[in-house]
Formats: sequence, C-alpha cells, structure tokens
Amino acid sequence: MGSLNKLSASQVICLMFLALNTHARTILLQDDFSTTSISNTFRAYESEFDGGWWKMTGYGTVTNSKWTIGSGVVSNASAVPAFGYPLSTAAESVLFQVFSNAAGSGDISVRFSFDYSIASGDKFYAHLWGYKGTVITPAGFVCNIEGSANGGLGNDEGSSGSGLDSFNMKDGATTGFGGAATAISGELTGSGTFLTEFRIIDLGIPGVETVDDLTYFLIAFAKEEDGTAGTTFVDNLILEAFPVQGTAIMIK
Ligand SMILES: [Ca+2]
Ligand SMILES: [Ca+2]
Repeated sequence: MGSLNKLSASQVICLMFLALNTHARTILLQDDFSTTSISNTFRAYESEFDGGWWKMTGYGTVTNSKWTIGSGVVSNASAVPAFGYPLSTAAESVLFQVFSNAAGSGDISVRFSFDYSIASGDKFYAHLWGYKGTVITPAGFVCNIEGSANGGLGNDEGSSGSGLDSFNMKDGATTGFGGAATAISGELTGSGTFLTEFRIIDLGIPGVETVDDLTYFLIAFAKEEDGTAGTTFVDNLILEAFPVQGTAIMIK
C-alpha cells in the first residue's frame, strides 16, 4: 500500500477498525491471477455471468483485445494508439466479469481493492456496477464491450433485452454511466493499491439497503492508451462485503 504516508489520522483509525473486523467478511470475488483465464466475447451476455473473465473478440477491422493472464498478473501490453473503436480495441477494450452476489443478509458495506501498475503515459480505470432483479428468458446482455474505448464501458440498460436494473457502485446512478469519468476508481496512473469502501445504503438506490439486495456485480478494467510502449497490469483483486458500519474511504 504505497500511499500510507498520505493517510490522515482519521483514515488510519478507520483502517485499524476495519482490520479488527475482517473475520466477518464475505468474499464476493478474489483473484490473484495465478490460475484464472480469459474468454472472448463482445457483449456481457447474461448467459456468460459467472463465467470468469471476458475480453473483446476480434473480427473484421475490430482487433482482438490484448488483455492476458500470465506470471501471476493480468496485463495488457498493447500500445495501439487511442484512435478509438475499432482500432484501439487491442489496448482499450475492457476486461470484465459479471458474477452472482454471495453477500449475506447482514452485510451492509462493500470494499473493493486491487494492486495496479500503469504504463507511463497511459491512464487506467476500474468500473464497479451492481444489478438488481433476475435474468429473464430469453437472456439479454447488460453492456456491449465492442465499442468500449478511452477508459469507458457502455451502459446498455434499456436497449439490450436485459431485465436487470443496473447501478453504478460509485454513486448509485441508474443510467448514463460507463464513461471514464464515472469509473469508481477515477483516473489511475503510476502504481499502487486502489481501495474504496462504502455502505451500500449510502448509494441511495431504492430497495437496496443491504449488499444482498443486489443480485450480480460487474467489475471491468479499462485503459486509455497513449500509443507508446509499456505494460499495464493488475493483481490481488478483492471485492468483499461485511457487516461493519464504517466511514466511506478511498485510497489510491
Ligand atoms: Ca498475482
Ligand atoms: Ca502506452
């Protein structure tokens, strides 16, 4: 955690408080990238939920995403410049997965953290969304990764055949999110540990008061490529829920 020297006294107290309560946590998703792999697709289809990591498949002028898992990290070394879709897909199209929410009825807070190292000159964004409702038949898709570029990920609610309601875990927004500016991480550069923690009720989502009121989560990683060489990687991802009522924090 390279930014500890920047913490205020209240943040340090909060972290100590949280450390005392980690025994009660529920792991929602954890990955050290030592055994997982990535499949190819071009939309986040509901039939692909709980199917692990996905990235853009190439066809026509759309290039294959270069996110890859190896040497214990997930990385992207493509330096295709940020001309946008379809040419920048190799570098900029998101890595994502959607998974069932394992939170218990007593879980009221969410913590999301990962280590990152961003190639010099590039920018990096992490998106965290939640879904309410159940998948209907025929299944639709919740977002289209085909055109994702410049750190963004399209939010396709309402036009994708999905019966789920989607929410940005950054601020509870129900629509209009997915651009780089709406990423829960904000813009990340350099290297360090990103950590954010929040009470689910503070998002102000009607009918979502505890973490288990959501049925699925989406995590997506996106970079904005500057066109110069360099590898960006992520490791030690943890999304967890717990019954502690802590103060909202964010550390980069
Ligand atoms: Ca690792
Ligand atoms: Ca670069």
